[in-house]
Amino acid sequence: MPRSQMTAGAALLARLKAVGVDYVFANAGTDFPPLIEALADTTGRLPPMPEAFAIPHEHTAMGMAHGYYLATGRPQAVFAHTNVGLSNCVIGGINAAAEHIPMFLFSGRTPVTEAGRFGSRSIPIGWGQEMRDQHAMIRELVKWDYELRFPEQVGDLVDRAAAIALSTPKGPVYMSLPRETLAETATFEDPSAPPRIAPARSQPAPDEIARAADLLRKAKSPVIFAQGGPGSPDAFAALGELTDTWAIPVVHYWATRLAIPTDHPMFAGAEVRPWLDDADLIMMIDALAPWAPETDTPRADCKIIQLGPDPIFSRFPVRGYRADLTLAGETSATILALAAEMKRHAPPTAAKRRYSRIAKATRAHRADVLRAAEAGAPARITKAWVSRCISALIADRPDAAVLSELGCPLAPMTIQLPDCWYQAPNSGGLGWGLPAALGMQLADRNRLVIATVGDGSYIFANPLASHQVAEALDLPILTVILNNVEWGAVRTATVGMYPEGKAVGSNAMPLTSLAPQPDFVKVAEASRAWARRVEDPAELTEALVAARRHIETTGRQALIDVAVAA
Ligand SMILES: Cc1ncc(C[n+]2csc(CCOP(=O)(O)OP(=O)(O)O)c2C)c(N)n1
Ligand SMILES: [Mg+2]
Repeated sequence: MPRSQMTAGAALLARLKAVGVDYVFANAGTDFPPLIEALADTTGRLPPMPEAFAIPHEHTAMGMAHGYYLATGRPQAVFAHTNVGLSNCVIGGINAAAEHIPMFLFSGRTPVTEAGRFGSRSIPIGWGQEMRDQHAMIRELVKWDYELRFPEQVGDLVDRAAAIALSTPKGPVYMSLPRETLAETATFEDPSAPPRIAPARSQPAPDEIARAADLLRKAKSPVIFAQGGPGSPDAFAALGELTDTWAIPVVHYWATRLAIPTDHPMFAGAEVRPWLDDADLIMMIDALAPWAPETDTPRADCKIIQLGPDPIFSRFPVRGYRADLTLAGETSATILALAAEMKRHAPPTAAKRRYSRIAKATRAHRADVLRAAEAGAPARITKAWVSRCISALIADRPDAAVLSELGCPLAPMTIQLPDCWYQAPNSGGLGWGLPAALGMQLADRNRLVIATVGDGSYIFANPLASHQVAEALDLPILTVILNNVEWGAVRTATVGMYPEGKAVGSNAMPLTSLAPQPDFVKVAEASRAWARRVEDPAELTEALVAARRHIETTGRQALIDVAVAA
């Protein structure tokens, strides 16, 4: 579309479409009329715009943008209402920043003027929502923030925001939108033209890759600690092959993604020990905190490589993990380059000997994990047992995605493919699971998307809003609540710090119980979901199969509330 006149609001939406935004997740307010006007314009006069959805809670909107990006690699937009809406976006921002999830976050800024301009303050909230520095709420979490000053800046600013969000390391960006500016009409050069600024994607220099490969090849006892995952299906395959060829175990301690298949001979489970103890070379893959320095220490002569989009996690004031070599760049590109470099050499016989020893240990460890999981049934349901049952449920659905937020643990699952398993970010902003599942489902309504969440995490996810969105947008997610009627993690932390303390000895540990609990089946049914409660282990598989059948035949959401052992 050539030069044309429109409001800044219309131009903003059009420009977002042009830089690849499919959806706007919006929680509207009095700052939105210029945007609503633009969306309602069906004259064909305006350029194409993203599809906009009313999302009843901002936390849901942020999680949806997060989940959609995980599924597609395409950053989306969240629009919130002034400072109050923005405040509800902060947890989502913490999670997005931790995971390098690019997204465009916008919120109105209360009208600057008290009178005299179109869009000036009209009701008392115009004064009540003023802040000296609204951006301060989110600034630490975003890579770039700015307030829209003049309507004609829209195109340049969106292009700049997009380039920054998508540059290594990726992350969210924020712009505030004063209502008068948003309502102002200006002339815009072709808002649908392609973006004008290419993102800066970095990867390590060849000599750094060569040095890392040299260290890996010479190591007698190398170990990989992977948290953020290898970054792409190609890198997943390459890492599986590299670790197989060179006999390198991969530890998934607090991993948020799968780095190699769970039944790979080098899949070393989720425990740091015994792998850390005799490692002479550790390679961390996008790992914020691969072990707890308080209890675990690598050998003094152990060489350590850290790789990832921001391998030393420069945003955090305190983080002292040693790095003898740091490879900064897109994780996928780094792993692919490293795998190619390693392929130029044949592994020594020592690696072959090491292989059988490690494979034997991982096999034994996995057998223990599975035995412990199976031991959960039939007496009582454990989280590990739910992992087993969900693994079985999706065995013939390679497209399935399982998201876990204090839900199913990874180790007992059998997952062979990349992009099937997602753990809540290590920023721990709870309430991520359901919204992220909704966003992932929006990317493909035929995919089987399962959110497995603790009962506390379910409540944090704002279930009324989440189920409303699932129904409104035809997103047939399966929610599985692992319900122990408490904040178990808080109990575990208390027992960990005070094993002989008063709280452990008390009948009811303070500040951990979630009793009396609402009937979660009814909460889901309030949005006309298929929902069932399961207490008997013998009924879990049948319930999962029935839920899946319901989803596949009706295209509507389902929920199972599973009573799990505390
Ligand atoms: C927004 C937010 N509030 C509080 C916490 C602190 N917190 C961490 S784990 C947890 C309990 C989670 O309970 P649940 O989801 O039921 O899982 P469980 O520990 O019982 O397995 C809480 C409250 C947090 N991480 N995020
Ligand atoms: Mg719980």
